[in-house]
Amino acid sequence: MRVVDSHTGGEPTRVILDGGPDLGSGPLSERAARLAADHVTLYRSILVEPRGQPAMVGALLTEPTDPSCAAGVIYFDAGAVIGMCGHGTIGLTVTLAHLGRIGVGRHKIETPAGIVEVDLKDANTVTLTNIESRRIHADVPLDVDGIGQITGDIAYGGNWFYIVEPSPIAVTPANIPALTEATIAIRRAAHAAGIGGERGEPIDHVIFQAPSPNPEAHGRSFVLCPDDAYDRSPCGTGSSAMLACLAASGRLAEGAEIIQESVIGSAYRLSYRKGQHGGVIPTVTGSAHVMAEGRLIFGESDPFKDGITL
Ligand code: PYC
Repeated sequence: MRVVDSHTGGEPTRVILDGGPDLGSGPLSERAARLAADHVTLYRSILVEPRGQPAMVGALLTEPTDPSCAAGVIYFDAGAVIGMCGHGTIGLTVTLAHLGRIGVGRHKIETPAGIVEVDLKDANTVTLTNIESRRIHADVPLDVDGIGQITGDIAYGGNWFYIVEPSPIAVTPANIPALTEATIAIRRAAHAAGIGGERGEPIDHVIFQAPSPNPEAHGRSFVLCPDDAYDRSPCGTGSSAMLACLAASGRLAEGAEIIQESVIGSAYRLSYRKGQHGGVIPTVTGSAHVMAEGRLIFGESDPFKDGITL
């Protein structure tokens, strides 16, 4: 399995160039469902230790159904196959350029959540135009073990988010263990209460949004991902969901640009235009760096061939 590793604002992406499972040639959402149902051990083993690293997201290249797209891709972390990934799309774009498969300029990428557009500005900088994102409920109360009652917005940005603002815990690196514990408890409570998307989609990510120490930034977020790791980047789909909330509550005008930071201080520039279905079309600008090219080996005699499971 040939792979290229990059990071976007510190968040790693492993692009799988070949050697992945046969998922058929149907819509990407069906191929993603097949990956999720039939290949859990394989996709997990690509990302977890000792072969991978915490927080790593996989980007499995696949033939797009739309020939105008430069690539098709299915994203997953060690906990789940996900609909879209913003940092992953920025990393994938820089990786495709590194491989000489695309050049500076605009390209379309097909994902299970829909077709997104990327504008590669230089070897490292990408503006992603995401799928239409929307807030579906504001101020949804939730009783959480160990925390009590909190309220948050439910929004979609290619994945499903429960967004708590202001964060009940300061969003600082020193608080990462406490932030992780609290957001896991919130996701568990959301699942138990049946809170999620319009068609019952479960909340897969939780965001705590707080002010930033940087006066030029709009805010700083802690984002919990399905694998219980936190996003080292400001999370592209989470930023999209956040933009939908800011637009819906009249807190950010169409076209205005803000800087959103992650808990480790890496940043995206964000703005939106109005979508056709009442939501927003987010743009997310960030940068990624290729770190490694390699070939993964799954030796039959390797006792940790499928990764470490505790
Ligand atoms: O950037 O959208 C994102 C993302 C999702 C999970 C990790 N990063």
